[in-house]
Amino acid sequence: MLTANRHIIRRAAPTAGALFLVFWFAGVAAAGAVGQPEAGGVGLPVMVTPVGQETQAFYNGVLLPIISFIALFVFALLVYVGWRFNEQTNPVPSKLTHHTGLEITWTLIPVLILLFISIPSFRLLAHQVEIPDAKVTIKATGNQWYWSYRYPEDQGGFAFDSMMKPEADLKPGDLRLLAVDNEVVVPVNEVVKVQVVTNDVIHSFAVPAFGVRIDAIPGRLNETWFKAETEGVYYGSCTNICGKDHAFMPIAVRVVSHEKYDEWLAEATVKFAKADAPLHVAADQARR
Ligand SMILES: [Cu+2]
Repeated sequence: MLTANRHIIRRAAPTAGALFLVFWFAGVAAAGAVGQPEAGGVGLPVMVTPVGQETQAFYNGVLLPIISFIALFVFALLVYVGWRFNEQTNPVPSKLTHHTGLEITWTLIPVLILLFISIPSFRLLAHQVEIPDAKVTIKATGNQWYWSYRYPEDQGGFAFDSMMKPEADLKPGDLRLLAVDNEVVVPVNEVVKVQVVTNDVIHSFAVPAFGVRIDAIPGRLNETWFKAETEGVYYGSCTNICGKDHAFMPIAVRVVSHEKYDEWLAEATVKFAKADAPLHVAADQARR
């Protein structure tokens, strides 16, 4: 039995190690479709904001190497112990129970690793939390089960609901489960502040390519920000299980040039004029 186990360990070790390396490289080299999930994709998506890029650098440059090294080290230790100290090769076990030097080492090394991680980690956290002066402030409201958005008075002061397109309405190029009827449109290379609230239960506003994820909590106003540096459409979704249609309340943010943004603002101001606003948005506006 023991011999059989040893055999399995010997055969499994290189396979698992190779798999690990494949995932590690895949994580570092993740690329492909920008702003949307990719079949077979591993690791973080392509990031288009400074905070997103810093998150990715932190993950690929600090966390992933440390995680990989620890996992491989522990795995190698397990294999070594199985090979060196099994019943046949080591019939008389050692009676050693304490080793002060070893205990100090295995306490101190993890503490030092955590201290080392904390420096870039807190720096990233500060960049996420400290919101620079914003050109546009958008209010995103989570509803069961869609998002609604309001633009500030200086940007037209309109509001609209953003619903997932049902499969029957999809046009060529529309992504199933991600395309929405009304996208959020923002200018490229500008700081956009997002205030995130909810009308009912807890939702979460998450756009992976921006490195943004923040919860929408009843009775609380949460804020986040992004500065998208590349034009395109970036998809996200609600990431808190919020009920039956949790999986069907996507977020679509279209990042466009300043000219196109101004054109869209002019159109949207007319299209989403207050009188035509959806019922609950109109009620919300009446309350203000
Ligand atoms: Cu939700």
